[in-house]
Amino acid sequence: MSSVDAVTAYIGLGSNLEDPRQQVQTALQELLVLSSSCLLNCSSLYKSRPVGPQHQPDYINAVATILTTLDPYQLLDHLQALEQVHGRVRDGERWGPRTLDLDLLLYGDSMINTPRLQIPHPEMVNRAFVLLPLSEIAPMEMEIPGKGVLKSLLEDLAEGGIERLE
Ligand code: ROI
Repeated sequence: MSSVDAVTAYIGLGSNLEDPRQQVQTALQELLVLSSSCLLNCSSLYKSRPVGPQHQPDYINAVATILTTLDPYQLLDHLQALEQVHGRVRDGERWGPRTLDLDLLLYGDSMINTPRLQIPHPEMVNRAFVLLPLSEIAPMEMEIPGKGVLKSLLEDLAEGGIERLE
């Protein structure tokens, strides 16, 4: 029998529709029971101004760490299925509002660049709503493959528009 080594993966959660705080909290409960995985940690919740089109509500964001034996595409399938459970409508509006977004940010130290999946998530290093919650639960010295060290990426980030919730 073959065995697969467990990999640490980071998942970004975001919502700005239909009680966003509850959407994110429920999604964290669902990650607790994700198959072949174990939820290791999750950040505080953050309230953030929308990046992209401004004519939409503020977002609630968080980042979670899991240990998983799913391969990255299986993991993506599960995350997309959870988005569907939360009534996510992909209506083609780029950067529009959403009930739940689950972004696979990092998968071990893998770099993946296929049409369906890019890891590290290409935009993550530009987004305070990803890097701030990530910095709560990941080592500051963590290398984001191909992008740099978390600590210096955070230093380069424009401030503002984000608030940690109690
Ligand atoms: N803006 C914020 N603040 N948080 C998000 O999760 C988020 N997600 C997105 C876009 C539309 C880019 N903007 C966001 O997908």
